Amino acid sequence: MRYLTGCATRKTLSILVTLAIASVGYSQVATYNVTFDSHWNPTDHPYAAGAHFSPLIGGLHDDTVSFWEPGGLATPGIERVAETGSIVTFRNEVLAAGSAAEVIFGNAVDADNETTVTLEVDIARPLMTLITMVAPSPDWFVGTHGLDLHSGGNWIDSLHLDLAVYDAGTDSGPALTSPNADTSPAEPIHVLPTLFSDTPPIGSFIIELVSVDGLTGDFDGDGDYSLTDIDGLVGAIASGGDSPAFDLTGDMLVNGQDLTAWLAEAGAAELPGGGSYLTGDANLDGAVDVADFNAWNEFKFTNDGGWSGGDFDANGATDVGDFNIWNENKFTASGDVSTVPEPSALWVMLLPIAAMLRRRR
Ligand SMILES: [Ca+2]
Ligand SMILES: [Ca+2]
Ligand SMILES: [Ca+2]
Ligand SMILES: [Ca+2]
Repeated sequence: MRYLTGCATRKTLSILVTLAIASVGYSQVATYNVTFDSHWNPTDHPYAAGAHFSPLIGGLHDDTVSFWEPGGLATPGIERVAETGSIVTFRNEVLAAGSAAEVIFGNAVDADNETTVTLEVDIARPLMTLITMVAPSPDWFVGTHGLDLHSGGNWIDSLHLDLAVYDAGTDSGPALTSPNADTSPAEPIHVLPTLFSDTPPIGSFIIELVSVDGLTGDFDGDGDYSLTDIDGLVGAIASGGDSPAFDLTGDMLVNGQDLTAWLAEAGAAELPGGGSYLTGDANLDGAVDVADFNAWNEFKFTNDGGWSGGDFDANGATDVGDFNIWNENKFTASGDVSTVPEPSALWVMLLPIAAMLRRRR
């Protein structure tokens, strides 16, 4: 947006703003249940009377901001949470990030108990930073920093994260109930090397995707319906997990109906006349032809090839069933793409395949 100089007219500004919105293309909001599960108990861990975790505090944010990380110095907000459990300063640090972050809160938790917070996660701010003080302690805390809930282009379906105990580097007390002993200068944030390092985890986050509002087949949010998107969907169907991250039809199932919906939605967005992509179109060019056969042929009798590897029925394998789908639609095109000629050379390639398929039956 460096063209937005003082000489831009109102009209050019308006056009640029429109383009900026169009390039995002959509908005998605994922609902997550995030449970903080404390395992802290006097049998497995160092323990003190009144052991608990302070109220959860953090932010959902984009990658232009970071609120803490191992090896970095604690901000005043992190120091306050880690030493006293007070969330106010850290909340203000998240607020100061403006549109790059939004504040999230959760309840305090008694040792060996749990609390759940429901988060509405905008795809524009998919990173979760969420911490809580190990209390009492000098300056110890657990939590996440910049955990990407839309990792690898898809909403994470579920995650169990055991949490290490971090030392904020701002107090030198060696034990849970040590008196204040300010560390000066402060040390970088680091995993506490003693006490909890050899114990079972003191706590965990259990992260579950509940639903996605505004879900489109552009799962990775890059503005295109591409092989990355459909390969993700085919993998999800094959896995049988019914992840809300891929449920385009909204029926709580992830199956062939979602694949059909994807082909129609993607064709409407990408093909000149808006017709659905055909099954068998491994490379999504609008036609089912030799190139698609070659994709099937390259991955035949393997698993996890995805749509781009010829798994057209999304059963997790590239096999005879997929060949038959290709064969059914071969040399046809989506209505708006011109008819595909049958190359005579293909039949030379197909004869041995046909013989092989007969043998495998
Ligand atoms: Ca995409
Ligand atoms: Ca569905
Ligand atoms: Ca094709
Ligand atoms: Ca298959």
